[in-house]
Amino acid sequence: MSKSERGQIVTRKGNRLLVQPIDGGKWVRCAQRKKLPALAIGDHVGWESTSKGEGVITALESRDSLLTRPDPFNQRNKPIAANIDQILVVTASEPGIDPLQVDRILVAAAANEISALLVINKVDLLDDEAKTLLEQQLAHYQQLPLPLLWTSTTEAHGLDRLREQLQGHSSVLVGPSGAGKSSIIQALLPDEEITVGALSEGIGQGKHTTSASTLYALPDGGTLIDSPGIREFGLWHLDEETIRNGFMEFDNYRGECRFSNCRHLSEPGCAVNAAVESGEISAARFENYQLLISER
Ligand SMILES: Nc1nc2c(ncn2[C@@H]2O[C@H](COP(=O)(O)OP(=O)(O)OP(=O)(O)O)[C@@H](O)[C@H]2O)c(=O)[nH]1
Ligand SMILES: [Mg+2]
Ligand SMILES: [Zn+2]
Repeated sequence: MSKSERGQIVTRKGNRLLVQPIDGGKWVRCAQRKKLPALAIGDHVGWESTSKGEGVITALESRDSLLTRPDPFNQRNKPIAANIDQILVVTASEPGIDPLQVDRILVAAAANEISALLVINKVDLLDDEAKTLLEQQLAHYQQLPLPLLWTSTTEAHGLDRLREQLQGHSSVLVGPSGAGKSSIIQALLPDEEITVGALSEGIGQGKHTTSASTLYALPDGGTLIDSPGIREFGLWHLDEETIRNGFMEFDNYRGECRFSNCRHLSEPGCAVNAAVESGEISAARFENYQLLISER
């Protein structure tokens, strides 16, 4: 019988998982034992080699975190990535920034106790006027304890700060198709061969270039997972309290509402409502909060 080794799942190919052996060396194509639960990119596993240089995953090590989102087709949770401590929400003026989708991802991050960063890519496409306008639209994110980075992969802008934020962390890039997630990874890892979408095709048409999440090791330590573009990030698997906790600016008003179980919707004496009225809490964020609660 072959000896069990340790490794990390880096990507999926057909019905096989590719495992990076912990001692280094090439990725190994692995099947998985049936008794194991659904495995995710980033999972640490035990595996054994089988014939023809392939392997079988025999054990799943305990996870530090698991980011999931509900699959609209079968009502089950789809794992996005395991053992990550940071989510980079990547958006760009092309194909467009959707604040509601950003807020959905921020709620999912908070629900999993994973920190989040906001990356606005393709700043090279913005003239001064457009950049100022976008800064105004995103001003309320600057008030949150949430790093906001402006990047361009074509002009190598903001990449040093991004590298600093990634170093030593296990991060995943999440965002709509065409925002430039794979391009960012390519810019950080020029030696890898990463497929990015062609400019002429797809953008705005919901075409996905990346079809399988893949984990990459960063030269200065840390890992980065590229994920396929998302169109809808459902949160109906989360309870109301969890959604509320995803709006971190509400924390400043904890205990100040008249009712201790205040839902911050339209209760009398609600401190959050008052803060929205006075402009201390962004009306746009509060609207998204109401929407996320109502769609449950
Ligand atoms: N102008 C400009 N274009 C960029 C930038 N970054 C990426 N692009 C272009 O945007 C398109 C989409 O880039 P991808 O990296 O494939 O986007 P993605 O987010 O990985 O998309 P999916 O894999 O479908 O989720 C490509 O044509 C890139 O060349 C940038 O900083 N500026
Ligand atoms: Mg991609
Ligand atoms: Zn309240």
